[in-house]
Amino acid sequence: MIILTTLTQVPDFAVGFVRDIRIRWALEEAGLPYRVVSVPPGNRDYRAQQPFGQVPLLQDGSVRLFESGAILLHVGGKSPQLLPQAEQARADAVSWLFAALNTVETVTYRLFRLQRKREPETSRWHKDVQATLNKRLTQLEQVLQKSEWLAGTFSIADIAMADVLRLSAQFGALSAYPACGDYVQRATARPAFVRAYQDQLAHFGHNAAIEAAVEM
Ligand SMILES: N[C@@H](CCC(=O)N[C@@H](CS)C(=O)NCC(=O)O)C(=O)O
Repeated sequence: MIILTTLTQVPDFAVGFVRDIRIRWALEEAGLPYRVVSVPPGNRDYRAQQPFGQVPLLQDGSVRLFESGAILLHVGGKSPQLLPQAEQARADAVSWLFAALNTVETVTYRLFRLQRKREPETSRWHKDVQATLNKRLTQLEQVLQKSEWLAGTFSIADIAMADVLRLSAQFGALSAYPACGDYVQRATARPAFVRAYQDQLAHFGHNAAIEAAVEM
């Protein structure tokens, strides 16, 4: 049995964006049954399993993993649809998975945090982070104008990248990048994402139907 650990509660703004969604999404795509358990934020005992006290964490039989990228690779290893077998396509998927988490997510999160702290857009930090994100999105835009999915077919790389870009879309950073926006739309229209999203909302006690109506 696969057991996914998430938090018992998060602030309202984080609901729908907790990184367990990447794993729910991958498991739904792969058709692998799983159970979700949760841990209260700041629980000290949990650090024996996840040294930073973060989620997601995955227990798959006797194997335990943390870090969403590592868990995605593990799930990909169990599902040829999510991690291509051909050597170059597999290398592309792994490269893009790391790119999503290292090259893009680090920047989107810095900007997200500055915006949440209401750091003035004219501040040097804000301008610097915004410029770096624009550079990355411009580069990604060129790739996504030519490719439906990053490694040829839909893979764990797209789960990571689309989830990272979803946050940018949320704060309007994709409006000048239509190929990135379309990519997020087609990825999140997949039934597996919709199920994962609704399950996360339900887990945190939010109503998916109401949230969808509010977003429209
Ligand atoms: N790099 C980690 C980041 C994990 C992370 O930041 N998780 C958040 C929830 S989305 C968390 O557990 N926050 C609580 C904390 O940091 O104490 C991953 O991708 O798994």
